[in-house]
Amino acid sequence: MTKSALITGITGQDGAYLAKLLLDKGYKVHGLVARRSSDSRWRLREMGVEADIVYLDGDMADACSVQRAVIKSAPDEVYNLAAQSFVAASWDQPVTTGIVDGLGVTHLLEAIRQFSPHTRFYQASTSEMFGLIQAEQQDENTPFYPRSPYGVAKLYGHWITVNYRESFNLHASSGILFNHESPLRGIEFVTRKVTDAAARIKQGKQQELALGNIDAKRDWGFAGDYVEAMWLMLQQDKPDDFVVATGVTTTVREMCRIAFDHVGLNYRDYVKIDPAFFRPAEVEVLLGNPAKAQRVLGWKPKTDLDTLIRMMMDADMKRVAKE
Ligand code: NAP
Ligand code: F7E
Repeated sequence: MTKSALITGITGQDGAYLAKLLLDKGYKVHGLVARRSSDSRWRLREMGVEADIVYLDGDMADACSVQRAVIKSAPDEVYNLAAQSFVAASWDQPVTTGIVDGLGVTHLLEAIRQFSPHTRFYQASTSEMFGLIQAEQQDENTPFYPRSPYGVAKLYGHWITVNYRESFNLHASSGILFNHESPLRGIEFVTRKVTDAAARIKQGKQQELALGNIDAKRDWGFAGDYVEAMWLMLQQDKPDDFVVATGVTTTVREMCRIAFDHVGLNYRDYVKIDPAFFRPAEVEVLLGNPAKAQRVLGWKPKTDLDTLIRMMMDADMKRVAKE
């Protein structure tokens, strides 16, 4: 029997990779899409899946539309990827971030509880919930200490997922994913900002790159690997929480070096520090321990940072050349 999946946030980076993964597995894929005045399906086109998806209008802030999407898609699996996901913007739009990333999760869980309780649910939780880290390497038992309105909203989303699992016996899992990137990453996130700028500088279309705290450290993986972990979580007999990470942490500075090196440039000649890109409260370092995901799901990352950055650089070099 063909399985039905509903993906919220299908037009985002992870949504595009996950849609492709599920379509390749034979799922009927539905996508909740918020009304936008300009085209938001470019990533689905890049993945070659735009025409294969059933689109359902809706917004995570609008409980009725979320409910309708659940009823219409009759999903075996729901992947809740929709979010205002840019940490820096969450200080400018704390209320929207709280509604979409926090309360929006309850809209979806309530719809599932009332109309489709057999549906398996995935919540896109985040390493930002660890924020001011309480352990050198973070796992499923590390206490949370979010440092941004985004982290706070996502922590609500995480706990309401745990709560609905425990209260109503829903098959609801929370994936605590560390940073994951790809050529489809939004341009405002630091890895894409750097690879795009390095490509432009190499091709004479930009002179310098302004960044904030380049001493921050992140555990970066490849989005294509991470969506497999999402799917695996919903194939388990029991719902649970899983950290998904590489177990390696790297500074933004080193990430810049790798990107610029790839096109034969020295990042020191082009990167300028601009206080405008520092955050009101920073998450200085994140380092995940994916041992449980490996043990229970049989998941491990396939792509190291060097390979990932090279993949992104190659894509940006080609794209910038065509502009
Ligand atoms: P992304 O590229 O920013 O995609 C976010 C998606 O959410 C987009 O499809 C966006 O639609 C949609 N969306 C935003 N507001 C919405 C609303 N009010 N109603 C319905 N849809 C809405 O994010 P991503 O990198 O793919 O991440 C996917 C999920 O994982 C997010 O929840 C993020 O917070 C979480 N996460 C990401 C990472 C990471 O490193 N990438 C790590 C941990 C957790 P538009 O395209 O129309 O704006
Ligand atoms: O910042 C520093 C910045 O914006 C990474 C989201 O997907 O991953 C992502 O959140 C680091 C931070 O990602 C610039 O201060 C320096 O320390 O790429 P980012 P993020 O904030 O880690 C988590 C897991 C999510 O859940 C989020 O949804 O880089 N940094 N200079 C900069 N960051 C940006 N964006 N721009 C700079 O100029």
